[in-house]
Amino acid sequence: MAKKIINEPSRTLMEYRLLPGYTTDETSIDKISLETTLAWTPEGEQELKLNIPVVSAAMQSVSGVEMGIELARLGGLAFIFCSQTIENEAAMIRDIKSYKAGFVDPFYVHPDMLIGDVFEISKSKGFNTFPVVDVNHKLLGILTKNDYSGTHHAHLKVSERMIPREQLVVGVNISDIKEANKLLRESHQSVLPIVNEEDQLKNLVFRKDVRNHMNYPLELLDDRKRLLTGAAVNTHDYRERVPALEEAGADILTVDSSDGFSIYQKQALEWISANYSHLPVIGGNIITGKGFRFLVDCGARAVKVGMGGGSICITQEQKGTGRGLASAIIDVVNERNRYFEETGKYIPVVADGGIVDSKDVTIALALGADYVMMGRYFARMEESPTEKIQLSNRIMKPYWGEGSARAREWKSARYYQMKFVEGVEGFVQYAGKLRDNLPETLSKIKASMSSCGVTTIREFHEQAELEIVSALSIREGKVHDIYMPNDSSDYKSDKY
Ligand code: RVP
Repeated sequence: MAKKIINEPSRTLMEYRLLPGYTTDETSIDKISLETTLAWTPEGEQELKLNIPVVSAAMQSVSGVEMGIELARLGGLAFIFCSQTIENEAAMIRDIKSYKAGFVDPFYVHPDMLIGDVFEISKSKGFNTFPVVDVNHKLLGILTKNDYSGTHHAHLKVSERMIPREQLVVGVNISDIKEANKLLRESHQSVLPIVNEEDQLKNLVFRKDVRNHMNYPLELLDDRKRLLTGAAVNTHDYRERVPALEEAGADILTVDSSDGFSIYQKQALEWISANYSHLPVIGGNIITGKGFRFLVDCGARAVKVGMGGGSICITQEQKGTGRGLASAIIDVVNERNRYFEETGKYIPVVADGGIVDSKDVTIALALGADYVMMGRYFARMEESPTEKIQLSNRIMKPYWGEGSARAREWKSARYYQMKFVEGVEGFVQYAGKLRDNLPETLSKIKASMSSCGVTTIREFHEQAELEIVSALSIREGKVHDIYMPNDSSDYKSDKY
């Protein structure tokens, strides 16, 4: 006889619906904040926050540099995958941390060069603004497209046509785009050179890039105005991987494991907490309150919940372990709340695996999750690291699990203890750029919160009222009994 048998079936997110609360002007969509806690941080340290409650999964087919940059610019965060060499993962983190929106690494020219030669460079590179520097990299002037003609001035030197340094508005040691914008606004220039105290050229800031940047009001930045990024670690090589990731600038780690209730996770979490206490780490995955306590006692500063629900995951089929995500969240959140009452430490709960669309995100948040991790959702985007392909009239992108044979190719088979795969490889329909998809998803979440009469995720946790629905009521909630001649209506689902 088993030690424990729960006879209630475990529940998935899709089995719940929200009952609306009282909506007022105070809870209109424009008043709603989706800000949430990314990880608990010990008192005195700055609390790590997300501006939107979504992070991308630490998977080869989901979270690379482009995703890391674009998702952080939109207010979320990507977890770079650890199924690659330590050097590669650290390089990806460095690329994200060194990205400065709007600050261009300039291609420069020297004053004695002929305009004719610069014109040739301009044609081959596709841009026509060139800062001019001396051999010590000091700024001497700038050459913009209005300052030269490729044919008429070809025989002249750059110094004869450039706008000289004395006539330029220049930013000294500026790294904040808003400050650069202030200077540009008051100047008549289309571009602002940035120099250091020695007047050596560092960057250029273009007006058009500043305007573009203003479209990202939720950008997630550290105190040095760099984008925030996360990195995954495994329970094998963390002693070498964590120092490299920390050095590269990772802001938060997550231990990547389908079953985090293990001595291996305990060893990894304790080692990271003891040696890198300033670097928060998410423990996981677990699906019970007991698992939550275990991870927090080992040093986890956030806990990831979910087993077997991922779209590419076959853990439940292969091993028979797992739980519906809603039941797992409820169990873990109850334990998190008890822990908070006892200790005053608020440990965020991350819902992970099988979150398909905005409605699922909303239900996960209502049940008490602080944010969600998604793989499939982000794999469909332009910014995921895979190539688009055409499959039977559809543009698709490949998507594979971290437990699939394909993901494991980077290491020898002996590295993985299991002799069977826990994930599969398939395709998802290409959805376009993240910027053109995520805002709609977020606005649906806000609309649900508005209907429930809440303006923050913490209020949502306290006030949401949910009900389990029958299979028939789910059917009733979908389009039914009408003829829709074509699919190109305004209605767009996040599903495919
Ligand atoms: P989904 O968003 O449903 O695509 O699920 C993504 C999640 O699935 C990941 O964050 C991870 O927890 C889990 N995963 C990743 N690989 C595998 C696997 O190969 N079984 N599972």
